[in-house]
Amino acid sequence: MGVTVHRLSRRAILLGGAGLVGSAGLAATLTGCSTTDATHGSTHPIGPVPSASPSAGQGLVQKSLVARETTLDLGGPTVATWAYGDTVPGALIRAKAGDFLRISLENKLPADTSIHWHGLRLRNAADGVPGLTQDAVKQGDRFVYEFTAPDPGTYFFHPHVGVQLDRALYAPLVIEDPNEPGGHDDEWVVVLDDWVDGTGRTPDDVLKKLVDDGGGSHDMGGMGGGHDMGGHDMGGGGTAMAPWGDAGDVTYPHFLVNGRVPAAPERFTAKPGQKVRLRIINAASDTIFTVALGGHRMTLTHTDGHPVVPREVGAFHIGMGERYDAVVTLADGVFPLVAAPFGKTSGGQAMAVVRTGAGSPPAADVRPAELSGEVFIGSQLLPAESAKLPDRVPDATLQLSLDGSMKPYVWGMNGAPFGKNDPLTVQQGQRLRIDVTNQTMMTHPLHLHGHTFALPSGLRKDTVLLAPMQRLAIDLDADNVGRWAVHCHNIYHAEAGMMTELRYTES
Ligand SMILES: [Cu+2]
Repeated sequence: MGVTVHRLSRRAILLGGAGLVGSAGLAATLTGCSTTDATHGSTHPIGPVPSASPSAGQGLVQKSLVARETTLDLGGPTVATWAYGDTVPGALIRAKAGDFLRISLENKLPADTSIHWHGLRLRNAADGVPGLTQDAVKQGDRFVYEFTAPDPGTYFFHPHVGVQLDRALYAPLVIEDPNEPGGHDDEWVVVLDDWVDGTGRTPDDVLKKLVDDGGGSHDMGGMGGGHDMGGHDMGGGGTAMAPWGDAGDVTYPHFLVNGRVPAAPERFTAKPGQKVRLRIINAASDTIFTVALGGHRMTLTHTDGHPVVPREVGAFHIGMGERYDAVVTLADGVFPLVAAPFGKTSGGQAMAVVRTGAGSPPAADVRPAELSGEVFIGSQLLPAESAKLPDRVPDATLQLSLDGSMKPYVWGMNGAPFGKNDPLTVQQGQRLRIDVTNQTMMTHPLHLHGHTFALPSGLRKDTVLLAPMQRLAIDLDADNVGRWAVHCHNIYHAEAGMMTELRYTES
């Protein structure tokens, strides 16, 4: 459970280096590291955010999306829902790092909407957060998102309005690294989801019931409870026990891989011995999954787009909004790729089938042995050299508490729900440390827009799971001026107030 392993030592460095703060602030321009990643050959630097308009020679990727009501077949269950076109997930968008994306959204939904490009360090005006970066796209209106995608990686996109993410309004976005040698025979995009829409309830119904009932069993006794953190450090140690506390708030009837239930699963085919890259995205709204490929070990190579020191695992956790890339060399036969919802006892599991040879398909409730072994926690990965945030003493440290309760169903940050809490403020060029404390007995995936942050280990992420009562310092370079959402990626928590703003100010 050791995601805060180096917290204390980093603090000591901060205190010891306090005299450097002033001068460090002057040398603020972010300089990227272009060190070659020995493992993956990536030489793509993490550099400044590019400007708003396409430049000469820049690749251009143009797509049109229509968000609308539709009926989808999930492989048995047929559901009325909202989607981008007629599929769930929506069609993959693929571009190269540095390309300019021009994506038009036509809103044919019976509601306002927007698109947020999850994980991308894009310009603020394209970030898709009504109230912070744009007005909501009204029914019948169109909005064109224009931005450069600076960094390679596995991303996805979804609305940033209400609980629309918990419908079919999501799709994968892959930004390829032109400098990456590849070396795998195939690449599969694996999108995980928890599904309720059109099964007698909509996500809006679910949220209303949570608010009306204030139900559940993981009440922490109110907002900003100020719990004593003594003895609650999650630091160091193994991964044998899952640390996530209570499961999510919502009971789902289905869990999906690429829009399919396990009874009629997504099928991937390859030849024995082939090496495949999996790009795994958790697009669920309220579910942490444990992922395993039966009969195989996987080598994790990237998280949230950033290369890591490769780590071989049998199974791993993935929180809402997180992405993991894994490489696997395939055996001969038929194998279940399972995503088991953490802590949820109904609705079964998500599963796809990998076929490289003869054999009968696995049962929908198959449980690969790997799920019973050690389950790796992704934030324990170590960063590849090319993905490290350069060492620097923070210019400022801000506190961020995650608080809330089930009764009443109100979630917040720094003691109040979004709209009533104060923004976090930063100045351009600063190295900012955010000292995050989860004051609740639930796990929350913390997501920051427009930036990536480094964990104390140096691991770069844009979404990180904070276990109950966990405290974690995250560092970022303030290199992307704007108003940025910071929120829990449990979409019900975010909508109930677990969000704040990171706002750039002029000195
Ligand atoms: Cu949350």
